[in-house]
Amino acid sequence: MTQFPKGFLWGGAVAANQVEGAYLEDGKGLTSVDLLPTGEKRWQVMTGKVDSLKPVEGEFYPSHEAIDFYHRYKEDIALFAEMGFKALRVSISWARIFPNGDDAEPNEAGLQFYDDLFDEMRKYDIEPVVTIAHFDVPVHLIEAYGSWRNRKLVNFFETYAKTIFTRYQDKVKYWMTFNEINMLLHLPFVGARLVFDEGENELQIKYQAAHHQLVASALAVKAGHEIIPDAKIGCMLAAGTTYPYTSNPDDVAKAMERDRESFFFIDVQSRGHYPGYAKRFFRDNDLKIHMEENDEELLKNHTVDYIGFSYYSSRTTSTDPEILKDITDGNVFASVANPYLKASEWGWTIDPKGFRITANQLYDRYEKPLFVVENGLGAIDKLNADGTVDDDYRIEYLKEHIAEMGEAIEDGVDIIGYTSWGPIDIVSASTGEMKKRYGYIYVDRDNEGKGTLKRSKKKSFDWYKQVIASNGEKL
Ligand code: BGP
Repeated sequence: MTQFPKGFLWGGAVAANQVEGAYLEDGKGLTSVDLLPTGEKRWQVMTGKVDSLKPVEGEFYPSHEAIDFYHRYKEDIALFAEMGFKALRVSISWARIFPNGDDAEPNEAGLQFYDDLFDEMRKYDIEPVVTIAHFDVPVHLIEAYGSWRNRKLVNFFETYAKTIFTRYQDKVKYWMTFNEINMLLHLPFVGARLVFDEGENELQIKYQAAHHQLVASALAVKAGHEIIPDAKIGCMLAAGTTYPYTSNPDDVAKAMERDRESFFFIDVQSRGHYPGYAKRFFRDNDLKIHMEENDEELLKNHTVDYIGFSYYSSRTTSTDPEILKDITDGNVFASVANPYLKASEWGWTIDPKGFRITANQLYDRYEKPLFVVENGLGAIDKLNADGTVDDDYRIEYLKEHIAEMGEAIEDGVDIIGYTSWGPIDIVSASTGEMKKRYGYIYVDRDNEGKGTLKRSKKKSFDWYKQVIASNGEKL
C-alpha cells in the first residue's frame, strides 16, 4: 500500500464558468464561455467556426446560471470541508475583475467575491489553488483585439495577473496560469478564444496565439514571484500519454509526435525554450512565429514551479487509414479506439495504468513536482428517492486511478496533490450538459437548466472522505 506524502493536497477542482453562474452580476462582463450554447452549435463555436459574439435570444447558455456557486459557495465549501478537503482548485473569472479586459481599474465587487471565497476556504484550512485563466476571455478582448492572436492580450493578462497576485497575496499560494494550455490546438475557441475567417492559415494563428500565451504565462510567473515570494506557480497540461497502435515504427514515431504537440507548451513553460522539434515543425509547415526582443529571455528566466495536469484518458494513434477510421466518440484528441480499454459513456478511454505512465513520463521529462489537478469520470447518475446516488462506477474509476497514482509515487514521482474534477456536479465544458456528472455531491439541475439546485450526497461522498482521512490508504 502506497504511503502518500504527508501534507498531500487532497481535494477537488472546478472552474468559474462551470459553477458560478451570476454571469452578469456585480459588474461582471461577458466572457467567451458565456457564448457557448448547448447541442451541435456548441461544437461549432468551440472549434472557432462562429461569427456571433453575442448571446442569441432563445438559446440556452448553461454558464449563465451554472450551479449558482456564486451565491451558494458557503454551503458547498462546508460540504467539501466535511469530506476533509485539504485543497480546492477554483478559477478566477477574468471578466469579474476586468469586465472588458482592458479597463483602467479593476471591478471591486469582483475582487471582493474572491476575497470572500478564499476566506471561506481558509476558515476550514482548505488551501486555494487558483487558475488564472480557465477557458475564458472577456468578450470585448475578442471583439476589439481578436483575442490571443493579438500581442496586446499579453499586457492585459499581465495586468490582470498582477492585480490578483497583489490582492490575494496573503490568501493564495498555489497558482496556475492557463488551464489545459495545449487545448488551444484542438479547440481554439475554448483554448484561446480564436475565431477564424474563411481561408485563414489557422495553424499560423494558433501557434502565434500560443506564443502570446507562453509569454503571458512567463510574465505572470515573474510577477507572481515578485509579489508573493513563496508562491508556487504552475502550468497546466491536458495530459494523457499516446500509445502507438502497433509496434510498426511509423506508428511509434507518430505517437511521439502526438505527445510532442502537447509537450511543446510545457517544454517552453518548464524548460524555458522552444524545443528543436518545434522549430522543425514550424519550418516544415512554413510557420513564422513573431517574437519580440526579450521574449526568449523571459521564457528562459521565468519557468514554472510545478507541473499541473489533468488526466482522464490515454490516447492511441496509428498510421493505418483503416484503423484511423475508428476514432473514439467525443474525444477531442481524436484517439483511435484501443482494443485493450473500455470507454466512458462519452467515449473517453478509461485507462488507470495510463495515469501511472503519464505521471512517470512528465516527471522524467521535467523533474519538477507534479500536481494532479483534474481526474474523474463523467457519468449519468440515477437519483434514488431519498436523494442519494449509488455511484459505484465512479468509486471504481477513482479507486483504480488513485491506486495507479500511488504506484507512480512508488516509482519515485514527486506528486504534491490530487484535486479530482467536479467534486460537485457542474456544467460540462465540452458538452454543456448537466447530465455528464463528476460529483460526490449531486445537484438538482438538468440539461435545460431546470431543477431546484438542491445539493445531496452520493455514495462516493463518504468513500472520498475516507480516502482523505486515511491519506490514501483506504481506497
Ligand atoms: C477539462 C477541463 C474542464 C472540464 C474537464 C471535463 O478539459 O479543464 O474544464 O470540464 O475537462 O470535461 P467535460 O466537462 O467536458 O466532461
